[in-house]
Amino acid sequence: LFRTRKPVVINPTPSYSKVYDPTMSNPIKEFMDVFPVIAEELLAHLRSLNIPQNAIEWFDRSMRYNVLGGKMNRGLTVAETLRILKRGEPLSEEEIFKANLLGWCIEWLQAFFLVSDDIMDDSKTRRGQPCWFRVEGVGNIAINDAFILESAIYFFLKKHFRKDSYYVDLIELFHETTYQTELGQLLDLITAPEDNVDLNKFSIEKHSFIVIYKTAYYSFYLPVALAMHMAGVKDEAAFKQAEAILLPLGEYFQVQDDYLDCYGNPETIGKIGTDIEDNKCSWLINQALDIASAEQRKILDENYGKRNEANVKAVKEVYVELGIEGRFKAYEEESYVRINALIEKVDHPLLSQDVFTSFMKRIYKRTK
Ligand code: DMA
Ligand code: MG
Ligand code: MG
Ligand code: MG
Repeated sequence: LFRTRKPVVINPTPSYSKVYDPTMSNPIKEFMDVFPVIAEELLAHLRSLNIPQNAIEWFDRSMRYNVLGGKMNRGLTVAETLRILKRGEPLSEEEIFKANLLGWCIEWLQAFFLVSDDIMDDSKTRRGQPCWFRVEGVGNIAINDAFILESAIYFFLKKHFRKDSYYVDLIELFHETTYQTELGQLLDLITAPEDNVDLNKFSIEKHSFIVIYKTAYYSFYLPVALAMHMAGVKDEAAFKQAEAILLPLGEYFQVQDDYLDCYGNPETIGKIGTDIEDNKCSWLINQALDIASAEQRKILDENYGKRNEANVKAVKEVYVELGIEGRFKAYEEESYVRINALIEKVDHPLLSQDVFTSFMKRIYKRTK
């Protein structure tokens, strides 16, 4: 796997150049420009430890494979939110760099979650390439690679925020958000035991807990709360008001993810759905259970959570009979109206409704 030995320098690799387009808009370019700088900081630190070259190369490869190639929505949101919170006052170069660095910290956190999530969900592909643990020669080493991806966050925070008054707030926020995500993953996993399919364990309330914890906190609350810390917001009420919008938004986003798992185009979403095989407490199965007849329920009981194409097909046929896609479309419309009404009530002087409407614009009716 590592036959061709290149020196460890930050040359654009295929995965970097794939996402790096010289014609991209300023905020995206500013964000992308930070990656090679901080990747080199990590590598320089490793070199200073005299860690053998092959470990440095492994680390570099894992970082590029797992951090790059996503939509980068979470990462881009920090600087975008900071700009809105500063009411159009131009950001200094240092502020732009630091906000984007925090954005990359979320992308590293996400990489840590995705590498482990794909092992736990036994997934095949991610961002259009094989899941990291499926790459030849990686396997269980991916578990430790995930831990290393997480540790990089605290390396960056210490290096760049150690002297800032809100350093501890950032550390706490990353730790708490990680914990919340892990609790969500825990419930996601134990509600979906592979050896014991029992659809009675599912409920829409459980689904709601799972998705708010496993997705909404780190994907929606975290980027905004980070920008608020940078903007000097201290009032707890402002954080609470932001959270009250961002958790419902994140819940809606994960329902879309559940929908796309079954109905999305794998080419577009970059991954192959596994929720039915994995016995997941997905939004779709909860809707189906809600309205299934006794016969349809029997088909679901007999076919859900099995790693077999015919079983998956039988479940999907019941979804069609029940019009689950249509129910999702209705949910999507309802969420749009409901969450926009929440946004209209945002009145904290340190917040702005634009923070939330820009999120909504980005995710409403998303196909990837
Ligand atoms: C996503 O859950 C949650 C985390 C923390 C990665 P998921 O398994 O539905 O995500 P995906 O569909 O991307 O595998
Ligand atoms: Mg998964
Ligand atoms: Mg999962
Ligand atoms: Mg999913």
